[in-house]
Amino acid sequence: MSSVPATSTSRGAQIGVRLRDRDLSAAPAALNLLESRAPRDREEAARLLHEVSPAAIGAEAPGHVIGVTGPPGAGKSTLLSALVQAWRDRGRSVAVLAVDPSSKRSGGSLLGDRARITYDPDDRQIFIRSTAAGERLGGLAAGTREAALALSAAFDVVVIETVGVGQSETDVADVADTVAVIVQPGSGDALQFLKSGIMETPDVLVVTKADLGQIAIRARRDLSAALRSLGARDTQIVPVSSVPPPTGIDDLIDAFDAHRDALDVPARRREARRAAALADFAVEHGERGMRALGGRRAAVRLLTEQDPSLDVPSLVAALERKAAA
Ligand SMILES: Nc1nc2c(ncn2[C@@H]2O[C@H](COP(=O)(O)OP(=O)(O)O)[C@@H](O)[C@H]2O)c(=O)[nH]1
Ligand SMILES: [Mg+2]
Repeated sequence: MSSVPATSTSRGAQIGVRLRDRDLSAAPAALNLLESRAPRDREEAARLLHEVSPAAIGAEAPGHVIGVTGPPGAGKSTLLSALVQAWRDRGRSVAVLAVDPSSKRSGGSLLGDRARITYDPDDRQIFIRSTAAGERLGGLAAGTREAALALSAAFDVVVIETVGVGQSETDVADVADTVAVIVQPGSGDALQFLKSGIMETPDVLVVTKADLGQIAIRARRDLSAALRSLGARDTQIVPVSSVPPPTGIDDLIDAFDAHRDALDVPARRREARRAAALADFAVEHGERGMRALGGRRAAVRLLTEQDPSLDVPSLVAALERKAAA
């Protein structure tokens, strides 16, 4: 995969330019292209990504990429229905990429009673798409990561919803500006993972089902104590209820905004692109490719020497040139 100069006839470049011009109607075509693994489509995808790179935009893409992750049944989809509505009430456009583990061979049945994200299908400023999961539970397919980056050129908010608790957040942390872990009252897992350090401290911790009363209050208190003992002072805990009448939704949006305002977005995005390039290179060229680069550390060093505004395919191409040299 290489970064190819765009021509006026290139399908990928045209979609990329539309996203860069904040044409939201380009989203479905962008997703179809980025999720395709056909070699011809990969070339067009590289052209698309080039058009939405910081080099082409002249800045980092304006959208706020938010990872929403948590175990099945925690209330993610129900919460997102309320969040999407609240963001729209604030005049923001929203894209949601829901990573669907049931489309994998295993896992579908463990999810039980699941809500779908409900939204106004006639609202052109909302784009919601279920996408296939990557290799492991909570893992992101390369196409999902690329899609989030591309859509953040056009949409004000881009959410990636993933299922998992524990180490699975790290994938989404590689691409999101802000990571929210969603837990429901009475589930000890998140608390244990947090205490034991298996789970990285999220940027925002959301306790759902606040309408359940005492049990929700206790969950919040336990999580708060765990965060304190970890010295994680920057993580906000936000209790929400997503069933009508929803509560805490505006506080949650404020918490997301506050996190982003305090963030060095260019630095985080740069790291995300490097991590993505390294992952893509490893998938394509395996251990042998990594050895040709002189190991992982050398690969990371090479990436940090590249122009920081380069898109992921261009970074992969730089690694490939080096490996072939
Ligand atoms: N009482 C209550 N139930 C909720 C709330 N949010 C979600 N649920 C219920 O919890 C179950 C799982 O919700 P869902 O959104 O599908 O969870 P997900 O698997 O994390 O996406 C569903 O039966 C929801 O109706 C809430 O705020 N309060
Ligand atoms: Mg769900």
